[in-house]
Amino acid sequence: MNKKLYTIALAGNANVGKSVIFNQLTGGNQIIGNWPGKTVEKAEGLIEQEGIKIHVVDLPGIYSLSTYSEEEIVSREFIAKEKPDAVINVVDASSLERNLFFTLQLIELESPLIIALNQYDIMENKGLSIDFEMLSNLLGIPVVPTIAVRNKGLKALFEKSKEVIKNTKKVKPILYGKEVEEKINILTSVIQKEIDTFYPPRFIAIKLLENDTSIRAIIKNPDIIALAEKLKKGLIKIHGESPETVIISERYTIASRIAGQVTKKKGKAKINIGDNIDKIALNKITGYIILLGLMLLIFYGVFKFGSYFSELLGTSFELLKPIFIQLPLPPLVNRLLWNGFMIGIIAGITIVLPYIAPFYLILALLEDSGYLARIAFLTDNVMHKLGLHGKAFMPLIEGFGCTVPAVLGTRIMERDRDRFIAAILATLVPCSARTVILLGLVAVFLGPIYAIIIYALTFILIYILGRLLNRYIKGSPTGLVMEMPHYRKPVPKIILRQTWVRLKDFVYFAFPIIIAANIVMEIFTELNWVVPIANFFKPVMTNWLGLPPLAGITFLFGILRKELTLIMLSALYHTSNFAEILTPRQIFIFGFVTMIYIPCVATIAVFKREFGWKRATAVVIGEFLGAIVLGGILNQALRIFMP
Ligand SMILES: Nc1nc2c(ncn2[C@@H]2O[C@H](COP(=O)(O)OP(=O)(O)OP(=O)(O)O)[C@@H](O)[C@H]2O)c(=O)[nH]1
Ligand SMILES: [Mg+2]
Repeated sequence: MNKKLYTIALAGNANVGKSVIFNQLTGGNQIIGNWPGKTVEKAEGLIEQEGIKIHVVDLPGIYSLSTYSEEEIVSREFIAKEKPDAVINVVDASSLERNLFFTLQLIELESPLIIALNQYDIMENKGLSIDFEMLSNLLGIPVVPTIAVRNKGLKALFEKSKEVIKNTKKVKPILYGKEVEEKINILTSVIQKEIDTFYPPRFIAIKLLENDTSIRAIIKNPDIIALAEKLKKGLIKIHGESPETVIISERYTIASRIAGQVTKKKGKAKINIGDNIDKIALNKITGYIILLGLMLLIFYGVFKFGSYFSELLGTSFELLKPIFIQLPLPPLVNRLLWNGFMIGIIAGITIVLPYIAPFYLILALLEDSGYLARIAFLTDNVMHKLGLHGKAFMPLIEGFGCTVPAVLGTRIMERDRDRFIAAILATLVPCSARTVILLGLVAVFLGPIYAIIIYALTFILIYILGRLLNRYIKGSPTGLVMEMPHYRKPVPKIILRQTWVRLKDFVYFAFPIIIAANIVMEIFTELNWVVPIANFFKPVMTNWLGLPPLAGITFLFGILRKELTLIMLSALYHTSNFAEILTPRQIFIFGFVTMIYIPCVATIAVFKREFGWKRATAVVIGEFLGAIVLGGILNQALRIFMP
């Protein structure tokens, strides 16, 4: 090894364990879960060892190297353009045939390859065994069996990768049938002479025969296109089918032949409990009962846990106050220190943490077990009514954690229209910050049932909006259904890590914002600015929404992070007993409006990046006006029940 910096890319089908391997190798924080399509953007990490640096890149999971979706383009271009020194093809050993279909295409990109035969445990549970040495010989690629979640085989995989980097032996092509090979060879030899791109000539030849439009677009020489057309006609004549179909089916045949050769039945498969669970979990009646029951259980569980610890922590921190007040500091500094800095920290710890920590833990459990994907299946019907297919559901569910990855996650959808609709709806899904407000304010001071009502109202709103968007944004939904992953026994280490990744984001990112916001607010108070600012909001806040004018200020801070609406409320009134400062109707309206009034800055930023500033602005203004109008109407209507 003579360079100082090397690149290894992880590529393979979705949900095979690429991100687990990435995290294990680099200590990275990629989102892991049991459904296809979590990683939508490549992630990078660095390993430093004995004076060399290895740059590891986690690519989105894909099934082909054609350009059907954004992830496929991301992955294909990365491998072709950046020419990583080695590509680790992560393969799900428990469904070898399907995974090899992709391996065969990777080989065509001619990068130095290693196969990580991952999920080896699951394959063995199925009563299978794979002769991995034979597989290695058949493909001409090193194969290392791994169980990523238990960190097994990863060291060997890494060592093997370094070897592959060292001896840059070219992977030999896997040959198609005679007629197809003939055509590929004719095209390749012309392309070799005429064209200089980052794609290998043989790859271009195959893709031209496969009618890949984006490859066609980079071929400037019309003679080559004409030649490709002629060769395609020749293939159609022989096979009576489009060359695309012929090539795909030959690839399948090769994949299936190799998989058949190396796979042996070893023992009896362990009874697949998953299938039995699914008989109930996906059943038309019991499925929904379980779903609803589970949701209520989670809701009450998080609420009970959160409110108990919130109070416990709150009273413990109160004990600190006398110590701080007595500090021998100038009164102003003292006030800034306690009311600004300390109250900020305390608010983060007592108001937010007790709710989001268990919430994230449960989310990780649902994600990793595979139940989340079942929810997608159960709600597929509703999704179709919204003009979205099952794939849209996973990003929406991600939205319960945080809207930012939810908006990014919509990339798994092929069409811009579907993506846009899904992303708008994702901004309305109650994220963890909003859940904190519902639990910490509405459920605690009005009662859990009211929080559930606000959840329900939000879902109805999402439904109605989805139907409207579906009707008015042109195009009809494609009928793609997400594939159902197997249940997995959650691995505690992975679950805890996943929970920590999300929580860390809160601790490192949100805490400073919360503290800064509290200090700013304390400065406002010192300068006597609070009342004038609040008065500015009065017409809308008080006359229309029925809230105290000060709520306007908290909404302003809430744009930074939604939990700040609640935290600022407690900072402004110097209490976290919200029943003292808000009437029941005000609590309800406050809860409802914060649900929808605006996406937070981080969301707005990714929305702009993904869809452009025009659409982002439209969404922000739309949601803002929608919240004010609906909140006001609700306020007037509620007068009847809650004077
Ligand atoms: N039992 C078992 N589970 C595994 C293994 N490797 C990964 N998993 C699980 O497989 C699921 C998918 O893992 P990820 O690393 O998120 O998969 P990915 O390939 O990055 O998926 P995408 O980002 O969606 O393309 C998770 O639930 C992991 O816990 C393994 O070797 N054995
Ligand atoms: Mg991933």
